Amino acid sequence: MTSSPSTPALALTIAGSEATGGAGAQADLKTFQELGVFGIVNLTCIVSFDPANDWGHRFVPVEPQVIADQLEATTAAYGAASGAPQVLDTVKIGMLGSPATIATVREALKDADFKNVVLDPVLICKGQEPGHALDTDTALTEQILPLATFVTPNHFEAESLSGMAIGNVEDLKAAARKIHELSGAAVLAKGGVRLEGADAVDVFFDGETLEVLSAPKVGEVAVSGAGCSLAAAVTAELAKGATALEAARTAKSFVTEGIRNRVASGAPFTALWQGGAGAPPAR
Ligand code: PXL
Repeated sequence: MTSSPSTPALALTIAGSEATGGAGAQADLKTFQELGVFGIVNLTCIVSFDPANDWGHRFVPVEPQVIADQLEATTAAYGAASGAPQVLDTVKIGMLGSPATIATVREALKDADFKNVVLDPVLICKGQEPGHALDTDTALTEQILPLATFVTPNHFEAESLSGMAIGNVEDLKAAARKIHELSGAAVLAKGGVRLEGADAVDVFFDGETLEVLSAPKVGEVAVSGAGCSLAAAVTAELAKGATALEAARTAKSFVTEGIRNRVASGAPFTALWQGGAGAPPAR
């Protein structure tokens, strides 16, 4: 029996591996799949938390040429000139981690005609040497942020990008406006558990609509992979044709469910369940 190949929506994540499976490329891919999108990963680095060092990040970059090779392969298979019936027009950028990686990714993306470029601006990485981290943050802001159509800073990243202290929801709204001004992108600024109050509050602003997205907090501690999965869910929804605001709303409820159904571990953190509303089967 023959059947025609299917043509699902496609999404690429340019991201790092996080070995314990909660965050990074693993979170992105699981989220894409759950939301019905064919996921593609181009790997930028390998992060292994160090249990002997306060679970700090051990970080190994992928060689720039190998990153360029992955991008070349992906573009040849699914890019605008590939002849694929469903063209890859949506990319998420997660952890890049070094100025060399940022330069490589910028080079590949600047002439590619992606409709949706979702940037999760992973700024500092615990365990990285501070001078190096600063160079990376500057390069990310200067070279990648201008390419973004949607950006998802967490509390710390929103403070850093806007140059403002964020102590409450009004501050978060002002920061979202500022980051939109700087980038031209739709912004989903995450207060998460960082702001006081019973709810985890995020702010969406796209230059026209400002919307506060709120859900009851589940505990007071951040869950590993929440930020990655939020941005990945935005990416998946945009790939399927949602508007930026619709994508933000769906992503917020996806992450809220994933936090409710979070996965226990022997590490001092839990991991987001990317299986959506259905709780994972216990065993
Ligand atoms: O959550 C940010 C993040 C993104 N990407 C990788 C990570 C982390 C945090 O640990 O390891 C690869």
